[in-house]
Amino acid sequence: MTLEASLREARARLTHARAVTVLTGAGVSADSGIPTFRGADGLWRNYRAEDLATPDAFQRDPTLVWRWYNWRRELIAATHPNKAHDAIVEMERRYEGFWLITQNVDGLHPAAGSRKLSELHGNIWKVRCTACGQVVENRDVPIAILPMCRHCGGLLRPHIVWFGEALDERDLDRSRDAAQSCEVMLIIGTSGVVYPAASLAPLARASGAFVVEINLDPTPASGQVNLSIQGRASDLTPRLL
Ligand code: BJW
Ligand code: ZN
Repeated sequence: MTLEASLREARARLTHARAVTVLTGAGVSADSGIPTFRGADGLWRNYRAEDLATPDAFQRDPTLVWRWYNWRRELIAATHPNKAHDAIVEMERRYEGFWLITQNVDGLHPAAGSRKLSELHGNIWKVRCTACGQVVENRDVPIAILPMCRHCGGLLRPHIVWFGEALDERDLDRSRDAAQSCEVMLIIGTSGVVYPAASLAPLARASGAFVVEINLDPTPASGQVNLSIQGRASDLTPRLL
Protein backbone atom coordinates (compact mmCIF):
# COMPACT_ATOMS: atom_id res chain seq x y z
CA MET A 1 0.00 0.00 0.00
CA THR A 2 1.31 3.49 -0.80
CA LEU A 3 1.81 6.05 1.95
CA GLU A 4 -1.18 8.05 0.71
CA ALA A 5 -3.42 4.98 0.62
CA SER A 6 -2.36 4.02 4.17
CA LEU A 7 -3.08 7.52 5.45
CA ARG A 8 -6.47 7.47 3.69
CA GLU A 9 -7.35 4.16 5.31
CA ALA A 10 -6.27 5.38 8.77
CA ARG A 11 -8.25 8.61 8.34
CA ALA A 12 -11.34 6.67 7.27
CA ARG A 13 -11.13 4.52 10.40
CA LEU A 14 -10.64 7.59 12.57
CA THR A 15 -13.54 9.44 10.95
CA HIS A 16 -15.97 6.75 12.06
CA ALA A 17 -14.47 6.23 15.51
CA ARG A 18 -15.85 7.54 18.77
CA ALA A 19 -13.19 6.05 21.04
CA VAL A 20 -9.53 6.52 20.16
CA THR A 21 -6.48 5.59 22.23
CA VAL A 22 -2.96 6.76 21.42
CA LEU A 23 0.20 5.10 22.75
CA THR A 24 3.40 7.11 22.32
CA GLY A 25 7.11 6.55 22.80
CA ALA A 26 10.39 8.39 22.42
CA GLY A 27 10.02 8.71 18.62
CA VAL A 28 7.35 11.40 19.15
CA SER A 29 9.81 13.58 21.05
CA ALA A 30 12.71 12.77 18.71
CA ASP A 31 11.36 15.44 16.38
CA SER A 32 11.66 17.94 19.25
CA GLY A 33 15.36 17.07 19.55
CA ILE A 34 15.23 14.56 22.42
CA PRO A 35 17.30 11.42 21.76
CA THR A 36 15.43 8.11 21.77
CA PHE A 37 16.48 5.27 24.08
CA ARG A 38 17.59 2.65 21.59
CA GLY A 39 19.21 2.76 18.17
CA ALA A 40 22.30 4.50 16.82
CA ASP A 41 21.76 7.83 18.59
CA GLY A 42 19.93 6.34 21.54
CA LEU A 43 20.35 7.53 25.11
CA TRP A 44 21.70 4.19 26.24
CA ARG A 45 24.49 4.31 23.64
CA ASN A 46 27.11 5.67 26.05
CA TYR A 47 25.71 4.07 29.17
CA ARG A 48 24.45 0.71 30.26
CA ALA A 49 20.78 0.89 31.28
CA GLU A 50 21.51 -1.15 34.36
CA ASP A 51 24.07 1.48 35.48
CA LEU A 52 21.46 4.21 35.52
CA ALA A 53 17.80 3.27 35.28
CA THR A 54 17.45 0.72 38.05
CA PRO A 55 16.84 0.95 41.80
CA ASP A 56 20.12 -0.92 42.37
CA ALA A 57 22.06 1.66 40.35
CA PHE A 58 20.56 4.48 42.41
CA GLN A 59 21.37 2.73 45.65
CA ARG A 60 24.94 2.11 44.47
CA ASP A 61 25.67 5.57 43.09
CA PRO A 62 22.89 8.16 43.43
CA THR A 63 25.25 10.96 42.39
CA LEU A 64 25.98 9.30 39.02
CA VAL A 65 22.27 8.71 38.41
CA TRP A 66 21.34 12.30 39.35
CA ARG A 67 24.11 13.63 37.07
CA TRP A 68 22.58 11.70 34.16
CA TYR A 69 19.16 13.13 35.00
CA ASN A 70 20.58 16.65 35.23
CA TRP A 71 22.04 16.23 31.74
CA ARG A 72 18.64 15.09 30.48
CA ARG A 73 16.74 17.84 32.35
CA GLU A 74 18.94 20.44 30.71
CA LEU A 75 18.41 18.92 27.29
CA ILE A 76 14.63 18.56 27.70
CA ALA A 77 14.18 22.05 29.23
CA ALA A 78 15.42 23.51 25.93
CA THR A 79 12.83 21.66 23.81
CA HIS A 80 9.23 22.32 22.78
CA PRO A 81 6.31 20.15 21.72
CA ASN A 82 6.20 19.46 17.97
CA LYS A 83 3.40 18.94 15.45
CA ALA A 84 2.83 15.36 16.58
CA HIS A 85 2.17 16.50 20.18
CA ASP A 86 -0.16 19.22 18.84
CA ALA A 87 -2.08 16.80 16.61
CA ILE A 88 -2.65 14.50 19.59
CA VAL A 89 -4.09 17.46 21.55
CA GLU A 90 -6.47 18.07 18.64
CA MET A 91 -7.52 14.39 18.74
CA GLU A 92 -8.38 14.76 22.44
CA ARG A 93 -10.74 17.61 21.45
CA ARG A 94 -12.33 15.63 18.63
CA TYR A 95 -13.09 12.26 20.19
CA GLU A 96 -15.59 11.77 22.94
CA GLY A 97 -13.69 8.71 24.17
CA PHE A 98 -10.02 9.59 24.07
CA TRP A 99 -7.03 8.49 26.12
CA LEU A 100 -3.32 9.11 25.62
CA ILE A 101 -0.86 6.62 27.08
CA THR A 102 2.70 7.83 26.93
CA GLN A 103 5.92 6.12 27.91
CA ASN A 104 7.71 9.46 27.65
CA VAL A 105 8.91 11.13 30.82
CA ASP A 106 9.76 14.48 29.20
CA GLY A 107 6.41 16.16 29.93
CA LEU A 108 6.00 17.43 26.35
CA HIS A 109 2.47 16.00 26.01
CA PRO A 110 1.08 17.93 28.99
CA ALA A 111 3.13 20.95 27.88
CA ALA A 112 1.35 20.78 24.50
CA GLY A 113 -2.04 20.68 26.24
CA SER A 114 -2.87 16.96 26.57
CA ARG A 115 -4.98 16.38 29.69
CA LYS A 116 -6.51 12.93 29.25
CA LEU A 117 -3.28 11.00 29.66
CA SER A 118 -1.34 8.44 31.66
CA GLU A 119 2.40 9.01 31.94
CA LEU A 120 3.14 5.32 32.37
CA HIS A 121 6.85 5.69 33.15
CA GLY A 122 6.60 8.86 35.23
CA ASN A 123 7.78 12.41 34.66
CA ILE A 124 11.28 13.83 34.78
CA TRP A 125 9.98 17.08 36.36
CA LYS A 126 8.73 15.27 39.46
CA VAL A 127 10.78 13.90 42.33
CA ARG A 128 9.85 11.37 45.00
CA CYS A 129 11.21 10.96 48.50
CA THR A 130 12.84 7.58 49.07
CA ALA A 131 11.91 7.84 52.77
CA CYS A 132 8.37 9.26 53.00
CA GLY A 133 7.22 8.72 49.39
CA GLN A 134 6.02 12.30 48.86
CA VAL A 135 5.97 13.32 45.17
CA VAL A 136 6.57 16.97 44.28
CA GLU A 137 7.18 18.93 41.11
CA ASN A 138 10.75 20.16 40.75
CA ARG A 139 11.86 22.03 37.62
CA ASP A 140 15.34 23.03 38.83
CA VAL A 141 17.99 22.80 36.12
CA PRO A 142 20.35 21.62 37.40
CA ILE A 143 18.82 20.08 40.48
CA ALA A 144 21.11 20.23 43.57
CA ILE A 145 22.99 16.96 43.99
CA LEU A 146 22.07 15.20 46.21
CA PRO A 147 18.53 16.62 46.57
CA MET A 148 16.79 16.18 49.93
CA CYS A 149 13.10 16.07 50.88
CA ARG A 150 11.76 19.30 52.44
CA HIS A 151 9.29 17.29 54.38
CA CYS A 152 11.50 14.69 56.09
CA GLY A 153 15.09 15.23 54.90
CA GLY A 154 15.18 11.91 52.99
CA LEU A 155 16.99 11.44 49.68
CA LEU A 156 14.92 12.41 46.63
CA ARG A 157 14.88 10.33 43.45
CA PRO A 158 13.39 10.96 40.01
CA HIS A 159 9.66 10.05 39.88
CA ILE A 160 10.35 7.67 37.03
CA VAL A 161 9.69 3.95 36.65
CA TRP A 162 12.99 2.15 36.41
CA PHE A 163 13.56 -1.41 35.18
CA GLY A 164 12.17 -3.98 37.56
CA GLU A 165 9.85 -1.49 39.24
CA ALA A 166 6.08 -1.74 39.18
CA LEU A 167 4.09 0.84 37.21
CA ASP A 168 1.44 2.85 39.02
CA GLU A 169 -1.51 0.46 39.35
CA ARG A 170 -4.15 3.13 38.57
CA ASP A 171 -2.32 4.35 35.45
CA LEU A 172 -1.91 0.81 34.23
CA ASP A 173 -5.57 -0.07 34.85
CA ARG A 174 -6.70 3.12 33.09
CA SER A 175 -4.41 2.31 30.14
CA ARG A 176 -5.65 -1.27 29.88
CA ASP A 177 -9.25 -0.02 29.94
CA ALA A 178 -8.42 2.48 27.19
CA ALA A 179 -6.78 -0.25 25.11
CA GLN A 180 -9.73 -2.61 25.55
CA SER A 181 -12.46 -0.07 24.87
CA CYS A 182 -11.10 1.89 21.88
CA GLU A 183 -12.16 1.43 18.27
CA VAL A 184 -8.87 2.75 16.90
CA MET A 185 -5.46 2.64 18.58
CA LEU A 186 -2.52 4.65 17.26
CA ILE A 187 0.96 3.53 18.33
CA ILE A 188 3.42 6.29 17.57
CA GLY A 189 7.23 6.25 17.86
CA THR A 190 7.83 3.32 20.17
CA SER A 191 10.08 0.31 19.64
CA GLY A 192 7.49 -1.75 21.54
CA VAL A 193 10.05 -3.78 23.47
CA VAL A 194 9.38 -2.56 27.00
CA TYR A 195 6.66 -4.29 29.03
CA PRO A 196 3.96 -3.90 30.19
CA ALA A 197 3.46 -0.99 27.72
CA ALA A 198 4.24 -3.36 24.83
CA SER A 199 1.27 -5.53 25.74
CA LEU A 200 -1.28 -2.73 25.20
CA ALA A 201 -1.42 -2.85 21.39
CA PRO A 202 -2.00 -6.63 21.30
CA LEU A 203 -4.66 -6.13 23.98
CA ALA A 204 -6.41 -3.49 21.86
CA ARG A 205 -6.24 -5.71 18.78
CA ALA A 206 -7.59 -8.71 20.66
CA SER A 207 -10.45 -6.51 21.86
CA GLY A 208 -11.40 -5.63 18.29
CA ALA A 209 -9.66 -2.27 17.78
CA PHE A 210 -8.11 -1.23 14.48
CA VAL A 211 -4.43 -0.67 15.33
CA VAL A 212 -2.26 1.75 13.36
CA GLU A 213 1.48 2.06 13.91
CA ILE A 214 3.53 5.11 12.93
CA ASN A 215 7.29 4.67 13.16
CA LEU A 216 10.42 5.58 11.21
CA ASP A 217 11.30 1.89 11.01
CA PRO A 218 9.56 -1.47 11.25
CA THR A 219 9.26 -2.79 14.84
CA PRO A 220 8.39 -6.16 16.39
CA ALA A 221 4.76 -4.92 16.45
CA SER A 222 4.63 -4.09 12.73
CA GLY A 223 3.52 -7.55 11.65
CA GLN A 224 0.77 -7.65 14.25
CA VAL A 225 -0.98 -4.33 13.64
CA ASN A 226 -3.66 -3.58 11.04
CA LEU A 227 -1.67 -0.83 9.40
CA SER A 228 2.01 0.03 9.76
CA ILE A 229 3.02 3.40 8.32
CA GLN A 230 6.65 4.40 8.08
CA GLY A 231 7.72 8.01 8.51
CA ARG A 232 8.29 10.78 11.00
CA ALA A 233 5.76 11.24 13.78
CA SER A 234 5.69 15.04 13.38
CA ASP A 235 4.93 14.67 9.67
CA LEU A 236 2.44 11.79 9.70
CA THR A 237 0.43 12.38 12.90
CA PRO A 238 -1.05 15.73 11.74
CA ARG A 239 -1.92 14.07 8.43
CA LEU A 240 -4.25 11.68 10.26
CA LEU A 241 -6.52 14.58 11.24
C1 BJW B 1 10.55 7.55 15.39
C2 BJW B 1 11.16 8.77 15.17
C3 BJW B 1 10.39 9.74 14.54
C4 BJW B 1 12.59 7.53 16.17
N1 BJW B 1 9.14 9.47 14.18
N2 BJW B 1 9.31 7.29 15.02
C5 BJW B 1 8.43 -9.56 29.74
C6 BJW B 1 7.18 -9.22 30.21
C7 BJW B 1 7.02 -8.23 31.17
C8 BJW B 1 8.11 -7.52 31.66
C9 BJW B 1 9.36 -7.87 31.19
C10 BJW B 1 9.51 -8.87 30.26
N3 BJW B 1 10.82 -9.00 30.02
C11 BJW B 1 11.49 -8.09 30.77
C12 BJW B 1 10.61 -7.38 31.49
C13 BJW B 1 10.97 -6.29 32.40
C14 BJW B 1 11.14 -4.93 31.81
C15 BJW B 1 11.17 -4.95 30.28
O1 BJW B 1 10.18 -4.76 29.61
N4 BJW B 1 12.35 -5.14 29.72
C16 BJW B 1 12.48 -5.19 28.24
C17 BJW B 1 13.60 -4.26 27.82
C18 BJW B 1 12.67 -6.61 27.83
N5 BJW B 1 10.05 -4.10 32.26
C19 BJW B 1 10.09 -3.52 33.44
O2 BJW B 1 11.03 -3.67 34.20
C20 BJW B 1 8.89 -2.68 33.84
N6 BJW B 1 8.45 -3.08 35.11
C21 BJW B 1 7.94 -4.31 35.33
O3 BJW B 1 7.80 -5.13 34.46
O4 BJW B 1 7.62 -4.51 36.64
C22 BJW B 1 7.17 -5.80 37.04
C23 BJW B 1 6.86 -5.70 38.51
C24 BJW B 1 5.60 -6.01 38.96
C25 BJW B 1 5.33 -5.93 40.33
C26 BJW B 1 6.33 -5.54 41.23
C27 BJW B 1 7.58 -5.22 40.77
C28 BJW B 1 7.85 -5.29 39.40
C29 BJW B 1 9.30 -1.22 33.99
C30 BJW B 1 9.74 -0.62 32.71
C31 BJW B 1 10.15 0.83 32.92
C32 BJW B 1 10.85 1.34 31.69
N7 BJW B 1 11.51 2.54 31.96
C33 BJW B 1 12.28 3.20 30.91
C34 BJW B 1 13.46 3.97 31.49
C35 BJW B 1 13.13 5.18 32.19
C36 BJW B 1 14.39 5.91 32.52
C37 BJW B 1 14.28 7.36 32.12
O5 BJW B 1 13.67 7.69 31.10
O6 BJW B 1 14.82 8.15 32.83
O7 BJW B 1 11.40 3.99 30.10
S1 BJW B 1 13.04 2.10 29.75
C38 BJW B 1 12.91 3.19 28.39
O8 BJW B 1 12.20 2.45 27.37
C39 BJW B 1 11.99 4.36 28.84
C40 BJW B 1 10.97 4.35 27.72
O9 BJW B 1 9.75 4.93 28.15
C41 BJW B 1 10.85 2.90 27.34
C42 BJW B 1 10.28 2.66 25.97
O10 BJW B 1 11.10 3.11 24.97
P1 BJW B 1 10.51 3.75 23.63
O11 BJW B 1 9.72 4.94 23.97
O12 BJW B 1 9.85 2.70 22.85
O13 BJW B 1 11.85 4.28 22.93
P2 BJW B 1 12.88 3.50 21.96
O14 BJW B 1 14.11 4.29 21.90
O15 BJW B 1 13.01 2.09 22.35
O16 BJW B 1 12.15 3.51 20.55
C43 BJW B 1 11.94 4.71 19.83
C44 BJW B 1 11.20 4.35 18.56
O17 BJW B 1 10.90 5.54 17.88
C45 BJW B 1 12.01 3.48 17.60
O18 BJW B 1 11.18 2.40 17.15
C46 BJW B 1 12.34 4.41 16.42
O19 BJW B 1 12.34 3.75 15.16
C47 BJW B 1 11.20 5.38 16.50
N8 BJW B 1 11.49 6.73 16.02
N9 BJW B 1 12.48 8.68 15.63
C48 BJW B 1 8.65 8.20 14.42
N10 BJW B 1 10.94 10.96 14.24
ZN1 ZN C 1 10.42 12.72 52.62
